[in-house]
Amino acid sequence: SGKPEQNSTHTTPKPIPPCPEVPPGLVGRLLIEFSSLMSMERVQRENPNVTEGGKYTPPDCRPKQKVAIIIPFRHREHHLKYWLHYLHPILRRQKIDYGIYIINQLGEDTFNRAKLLNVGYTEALKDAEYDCFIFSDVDLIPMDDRNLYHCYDQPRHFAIAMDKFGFRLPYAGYFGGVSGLSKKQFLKINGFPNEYWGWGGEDDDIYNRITLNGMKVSRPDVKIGRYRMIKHERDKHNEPNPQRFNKIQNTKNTMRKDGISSLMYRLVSIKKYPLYTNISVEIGKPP
Ligand code: UDH
Repeated sequence: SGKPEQNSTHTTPKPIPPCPEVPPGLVGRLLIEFSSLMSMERVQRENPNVTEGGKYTPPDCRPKQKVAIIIPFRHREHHLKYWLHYLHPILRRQKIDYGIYIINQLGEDTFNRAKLLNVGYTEALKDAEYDCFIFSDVDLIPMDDRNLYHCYDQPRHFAIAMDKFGFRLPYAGYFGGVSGLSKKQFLKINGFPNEYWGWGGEDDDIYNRITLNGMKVSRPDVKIGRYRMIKHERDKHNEPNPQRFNKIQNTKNTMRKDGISSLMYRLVSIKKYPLYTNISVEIGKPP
């Protein structure tokens, strides 16, 4: 006796509460620019709470969903640095429980965005029990952190007001850039098409899949769903696909056989970096 009791030995730690619907630390409209030099070392230094493979869990509340962020990728290292620089702090303020997956198409055959996104879905689920999948181009940065990166009652389109389209939706059925589906929503549409090689059409096919399966796209307010795109020239080996106009007329006939159910690829490597997981794959080439 004589020694005062240490308080901590007798108080059980407070249970962590569920995260609030509206995260309290958001700042709203953000200044996004791509002129300052960016290095991976700097981005790492500024995001010490992100764990290996680009994972983060809020320390002070329990999120409802676990979110995999999937980025289709080839030869865009410069864009990736900016994406990580801007998105990690935003996602942290949004209290998202997340992991970042870069799906890297190996070789120089024609690019296939939607197939890479199917690979991302599959590989992320092998890594952890995700409920929600957000598919983002590497060159798109949200200009407002109230655009919350989680899943909704209906498939979500996030990138509705890009600078390159004058901050407006380019057409009513646009579903490109950044979108998000719960596991259930994704499986309901048999995932994404694997047969769109080259640029264009795959996002319209996904939109068709959503409406044909009785769902409706959900979108943020146009003042909040603003995005900056990092300016770039057209990539090599991702020329506009001339078949895209015909193909999007046929979604109803193709979606049951072409999708996550028919996905084939060769996994070459999985590398966990401090701010993201890189998954390199061979996905073949157009027939
Ligand atoms: N992507 C790559 N590497 C490629 C092609 C595409 O990583 O070689 C990924 C990347 O995440 C990109 C996304 O796929 O953000 C979409 O491809 P994109 O950026 O080519 O599509 P977008 O519609 O641009 O944004 C089309 C070319 C615009 C040329 C304008 C010239 N002034």
